[in-house]
Amino acid sequence: MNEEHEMPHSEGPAGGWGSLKGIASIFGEAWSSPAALDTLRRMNKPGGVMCVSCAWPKPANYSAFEFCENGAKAMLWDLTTKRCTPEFWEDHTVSQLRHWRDHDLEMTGRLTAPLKYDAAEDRYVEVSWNTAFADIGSILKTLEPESTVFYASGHAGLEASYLYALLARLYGNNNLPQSSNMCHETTSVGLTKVIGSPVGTIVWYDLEKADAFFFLGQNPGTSSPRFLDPLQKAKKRGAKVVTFNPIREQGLISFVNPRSPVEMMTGKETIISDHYLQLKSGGDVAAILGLCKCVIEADDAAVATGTARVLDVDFIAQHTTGFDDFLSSVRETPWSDIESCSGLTEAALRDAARVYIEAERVIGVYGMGLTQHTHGALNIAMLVNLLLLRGNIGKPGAGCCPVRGHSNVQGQRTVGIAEKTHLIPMDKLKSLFEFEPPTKDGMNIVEAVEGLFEGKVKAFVSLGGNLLRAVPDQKRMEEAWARQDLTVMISTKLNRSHLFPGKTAYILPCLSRSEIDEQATGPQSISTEDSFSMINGSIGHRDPASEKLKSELAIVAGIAQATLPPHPKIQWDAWTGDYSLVRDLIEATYPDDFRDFNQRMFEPGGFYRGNSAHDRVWKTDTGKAVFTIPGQLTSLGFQDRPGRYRLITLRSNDQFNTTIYGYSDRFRGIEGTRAVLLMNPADIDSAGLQAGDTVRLITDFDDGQYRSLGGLTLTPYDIPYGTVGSYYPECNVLVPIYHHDRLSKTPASKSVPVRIEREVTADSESAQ
Ligand SMILES: Nc1nc2c(c(=O)[nH]1)N[C@H]1C(S)=C(S)[C@@H](COP(=O)(O)OP(=O)(O)OC[C@H]3O[C@@H](n4cnc5c(=O)[nH]c(N)nc54)[C@H](O)[C@@H]3O)O[C@H]1N2
Ligand SMILES: Nc1nc2c(c(=O)[nH]1)N[C@H]1C(S)=C(S)[C@@H](COP(=O)(O)OP(=O)(O)OC[C@H]3O[C@@H](n4cnc5c(=O)[nH]c(N)nc54)[C@H](O)[C@@H]3O)O[C@H]1N2
Ligand SMILES: [Mo]
Repeated sequence: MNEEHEMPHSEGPAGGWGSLKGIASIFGEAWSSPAALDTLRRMNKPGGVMCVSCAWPKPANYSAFEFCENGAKAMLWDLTTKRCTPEFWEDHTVSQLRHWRDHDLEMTGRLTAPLKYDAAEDRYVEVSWNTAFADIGSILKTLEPESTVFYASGHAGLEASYLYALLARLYGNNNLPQSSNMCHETTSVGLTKVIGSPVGTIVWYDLEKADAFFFLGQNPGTSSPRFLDPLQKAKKRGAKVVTFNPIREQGLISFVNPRSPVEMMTGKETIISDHYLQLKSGGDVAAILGLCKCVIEADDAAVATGTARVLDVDFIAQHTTGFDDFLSSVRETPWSDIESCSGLTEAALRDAARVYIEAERVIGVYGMGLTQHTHGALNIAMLVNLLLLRGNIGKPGAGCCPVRGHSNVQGQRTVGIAEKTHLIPMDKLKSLFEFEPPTKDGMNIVEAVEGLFEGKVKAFVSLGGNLLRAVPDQKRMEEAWARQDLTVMISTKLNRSHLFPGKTAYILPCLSRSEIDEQATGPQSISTEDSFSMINGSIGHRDPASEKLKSELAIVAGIAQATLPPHPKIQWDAWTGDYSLVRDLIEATYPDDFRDFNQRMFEPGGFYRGNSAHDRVWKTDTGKAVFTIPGQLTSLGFQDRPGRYRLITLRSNDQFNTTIYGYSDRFRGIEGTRAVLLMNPADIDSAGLQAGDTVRLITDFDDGQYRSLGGLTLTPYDIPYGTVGSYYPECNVLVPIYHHDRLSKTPASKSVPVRIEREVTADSESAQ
């Protein structure tokens, strides 16, 4: 390897000065202006504004600054002084803008006025809100309800989300897919199957009590940096951390707390992971099975010597089902299969298992590294198997911790944005609003995209999000999207999904959460639910980016009024004027979860919605927690072939999903570009390639579709053999829509089968 193509290095621990520089590199001096600091100071505190980035909980005992680098970036991103006004379109056509990078589209600033696409001019032009609503309503009225989809990305608060779901059902469908369909749907379906709860079982207190944390496929340094603070505290009191991740992620290696002046001055870092196991992508079922095998062996030894049992036999007997079959399947699986399928050695797994066995209370943390696989739900069931062996669910300091993505992604599901009818209290809706709710299940995101391809879906309303970049099969999606009769995007900034307008297309600009939401009865607050099922109120305090912006709730109500006939029980104007009335409706629909909603929404740390599995009440078919048999490891999930690699689609530290803040993935030492392919140096050699080559990825499926992404610089990286990495959303052109988790249909974005070809550039041709 020559000098220029050494492996990239990270700048050191997560947090620290790097995190402050990270913010400054995007916002310059403006980030520490009095106005920006005022916003940051209010973040995630009672009576303040809840972060628009991830769904990590807000502690009741908050610090002076209860935000992280990425939360600050997301918040300040909304508060930019740049504006994408209607005049912008005088100089740009939609076709031209398709050549812009995602980053540059967002950098045009906040959208300021409702826009309609003018096909003759190939531009968006300003229209009045009334014209927009009336036109949208008149088209929706002519369409079959089944052919319209109401998508939500997890940004909007509980109040707007509740009304959005009501709008879809009054209109006549349950077509309410959500971003979690690409994310933690595996959790919603997989976790429910085994413990009867669609969400994580821990609360803040458990973080303070756990003896060990097992991290599988979740990257707190980038995706939920505020997690590093309680994790550091846990380490300081002696808790252990074991990580399973193909990539050595800086946040799981070491951390300097930016909230600690002493650490900042001395650079003293806390080592996070005691064991870091770089398994191959998709190898988690095998790895966890290895851990279970060690636990069972240790229990056998305890029985033989008459010492204390390692298994929690009372818990297993009282609370679980399927244990005997699971036990036989673990005993029958040879270590050779475990090693080859996980890419880890027996010795490394034994070391990790020792931590599990010695800990009284263990939290299993996971993210997209488990959920986005064809066997994603099985990954989660395996993690639950491991936790159940020692009763690590439903006791203090222990449990299952899926870390959610968008700030209100979990809450939107809670208040009715769901395509599956069995999740919705239809009887309550029926009596509250005196109508017949639709009884047929709606489309999830995969079905909606397939519906678009087949021409069955004719209109799409998007409450936030950037679907054209977020979903698989991006090229096909762009063609299909533009064939629709109507596309309506409720957005804060310009994004690629706006550039493939339907026959009639609107961009409806909304307030961001930190802005004052003034309605008939005064300024309004909204609420969100975090990863620990805590509900928090949020109040905006900044002047809106434009006086023409409307709140998400007001836009939903505007569309609804123009689309649906008047009905005495449906009071869009009153609800828009006073959001507390919507919270009363939420409470009436979900009385157990939202008791005294309006009174409790500003409690420090939020109020707890409750979770049955946390109390060891298992809402499964059998009334027990379920042990799951993994089946034959070698026939599971990804099938290797010569020349085929497992592609992980990655997030950088400088993006929030499809929003690209910049080109510095400093934790991974990749600067100035996102067009890279990370590959093991030995794999590069054996493929006959060289570091620095420009390569093309081609999806390795024989389905008659050619999916490829070129222009990637081959970058030697510490990543397991056979596994390669490149960035999401660019890689979505490579993911076939049918490549998803079998149970939940979550796209398998962490194990895409690809081949690699060298691209012959002018330089390399002349060199030969
Ligand atoms: N800064 C920032 N924060 C975000 C987001 C963002 O884009 N940027 N997105 C938000 C959203 S919507 C979500 S859902 C969350 C996502 O946050 P995470 O759940 O952390 O998701 P990823 O970063 O996509 O992947 C997590 C880790 O999985 C690892 N991994 C890949 N394949 C495997 C595997 O087979 N097994 C194991 N064990 N690990 C694997 C990857 O190396 C990576 O470190 O973050 C939220 N927060
Ligand atoms: N290959 C691959 N694909 C993936 C993933 C992956 O890891 N790999 N991750 C998946 C995951 S976990 C997710 S969650 C999805 C994300 O998919 P989406 O939720 O659809 O995408 P986002 O990038 O979060 O949406 C960004 C847009 O939302 C709008 N927006 C921002 N804030 C607000 C607001 O307050 N209100 C409104 N109305 N709009 C707002 C802005 O216009 C912005 O351009 O992508 C998925 N796709
Ligand atoms: Mo997500």
